[in-house]
Amino acid sequence: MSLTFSATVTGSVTDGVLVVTIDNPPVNAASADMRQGLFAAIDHAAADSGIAGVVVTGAGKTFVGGADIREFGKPMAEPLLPQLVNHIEACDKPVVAAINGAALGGGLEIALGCHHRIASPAAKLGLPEVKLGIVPGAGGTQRLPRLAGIVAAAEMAATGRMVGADEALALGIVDEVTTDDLVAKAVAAVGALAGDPPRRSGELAVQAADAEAFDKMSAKVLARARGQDAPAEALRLVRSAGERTLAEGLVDERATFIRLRDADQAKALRHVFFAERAAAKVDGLEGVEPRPIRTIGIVGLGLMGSGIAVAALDGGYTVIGAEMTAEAAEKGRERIVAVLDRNVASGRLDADGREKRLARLTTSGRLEDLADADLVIEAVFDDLAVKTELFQRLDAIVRPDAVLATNTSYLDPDVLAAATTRPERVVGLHFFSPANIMRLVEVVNCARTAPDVLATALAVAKKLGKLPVVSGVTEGFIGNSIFSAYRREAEFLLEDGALPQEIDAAMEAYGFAMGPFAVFDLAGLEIAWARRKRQAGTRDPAERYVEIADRLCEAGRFGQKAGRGWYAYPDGKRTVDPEVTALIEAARTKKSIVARRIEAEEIVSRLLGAMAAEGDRLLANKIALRASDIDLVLINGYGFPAHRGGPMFAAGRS
Ligand code: 3H9
Repeated sequence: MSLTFSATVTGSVTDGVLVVTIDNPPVNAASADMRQGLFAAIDHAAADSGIAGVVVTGAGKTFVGGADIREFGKPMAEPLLPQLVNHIEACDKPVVAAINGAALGGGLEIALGCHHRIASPAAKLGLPEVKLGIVPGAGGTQRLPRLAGIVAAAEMAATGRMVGADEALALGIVDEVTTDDLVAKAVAAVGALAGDPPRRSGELAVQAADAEAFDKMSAKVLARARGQDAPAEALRLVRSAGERTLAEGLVDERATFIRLRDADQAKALRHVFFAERAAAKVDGLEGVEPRPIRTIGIVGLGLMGSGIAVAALDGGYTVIGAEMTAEAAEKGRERIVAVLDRNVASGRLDADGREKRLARLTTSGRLEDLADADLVIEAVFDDLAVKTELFQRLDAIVRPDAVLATNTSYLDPDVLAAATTRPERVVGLHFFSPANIMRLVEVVNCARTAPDVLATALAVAKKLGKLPVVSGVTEGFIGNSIFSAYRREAEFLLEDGALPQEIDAAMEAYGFAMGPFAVFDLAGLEIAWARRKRQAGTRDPAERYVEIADRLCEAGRFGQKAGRGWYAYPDGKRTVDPEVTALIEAARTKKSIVARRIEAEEIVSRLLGAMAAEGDRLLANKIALRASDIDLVLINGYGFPAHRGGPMFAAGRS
């Protein structure tokens, strides 16, 4: 018999057990309708003496993806999620969660409210609320430590890290993992549990935390949180679960959830969440099929190329790495192996994964060996003549339907495309270094890129676990255009009276991991210097030009690697250098600028303003498809703090 509890929750009775299915695409979020339906289903089971207990499961590949984020900021209809979870837990008949896929946030909280949890191997469990600037609001911080212990629960709640089924089993979050029919197992579990008092998570004692382990973990989490409020609150709430009753803990958790949910950080992080989903949607690509890609060729196995190779191997592709000579190819292979070895050493990869990746890798000193590649990504030295010749050669080697991608940062990919016989198959794939770690990829839609080639580039980037953002062609694409504007304004600030350490301190207090001058030093100053020298002949003499960076380079101060740049680095430690201060003062004097004190607030507002103004230009010229794409590029490629939403959001533009 089929029962309908709401538009998204249905039930059927099997062996005297009510099997409740949540079917609320795309991710079975706990919307008002879903909450009402599930609440009613529990009532139905409680009231029907013919029903021994309940199984709760999700339709499709998700159990429950969490609270419905789209409802945040709107008036909430009852039952609220905490009421629903309490209602499930209070049920006198056994309620078993059959966790078929992701159980995240409110989804995990619903599972924690159940009396027994069985997971399929596809299950993923986590409390990702901190990524949205909030803490769990339906008991997650109070029930999880009762099952997994304080340290593990606090780490999960404060970082948002998801665990797979096996880890969840080891931590005690689920009671069983099964490869058999999940719902049948859960129905059998209800039968076995019926008659016994339900094992309510909320009634379990909290084991005392290992104080040292907690402090070590929380120090690590807080160091990474940099100005975000939610992680510290999550740590505090989980820790205090050991010191008070469930009811007290739930009241504090709920109040903290509401306070954070309505604060600016959460608004910014919700913007980022929806920005990521929007970036995947590109007008004109609806229904366009990407080309099938199995083998990726990579030309140039330096730092960038080897990183891309590792990313492609991680993504399951067969990889052919090509260099100009056999020796260079061998060196490239060693570089790739070294990255894989590092990943094994750090626990990111196991030995079996390493072997599987190496089995899919070949390296060669001959470009001709790329003939079988479905996609070739070039990552050679950023020089137009070198790349143009390479594209002409590749064009003749690969199949006519193969895609050619350039990883150039600054060169015009339309020029490279024009050098081939099939410009429509050329696209930009601008990775950020280290390419196997950094999430951002700018996918450059060149003047003649075919829609299915653009779709292919997006699909490959997605399969590599990256965040692809489409950019049109302009010097530096989206990211480096904005970064140049940021650099320019930072240098104006120097001339006007601020010092590098003051500017860096202001931006670090705003939330950047590193201020601009520390970043310039880390990246090295010579590439930008070479560009400035190239552009010198065509520069408008009326344009404000700051010479300080040129003076640094002339003095051999190329940044951290050289031991000196905007700062000095005795023993590798960033230190203010009076020589740099003197250079800055000399530059001001030369232009007769009277230095004035510039407060942190002005520093931040001028730098953000410069970024947003450049963003406006990119939007007006259709280089960026939407303001939120610009935010994603800066957050994921340039260290802009996510909890500020990105430069366009911060400036009220998105
Ligand atoms: C929470 O639970 C608070 C509680 O503690 C307390 C409450 C009192 N709501 O990512 P995808 C949409 S906070 C609404 O591409 P995938 C998404 O916008 C929540 N919509 O899929 C997109 O829509 P569209 C804690 C949501 O298969 C579509 O689903 N939970 C939600 O790659 C597909 O998304 C989280 O933070 C949502 N909760 O990955 C989990 N989730 O097609 C966030 C997704 O219109 N979600 N959408 O653009 C995820 O991590 C992934 O979506 C998931 C699926 C892993 C579930």
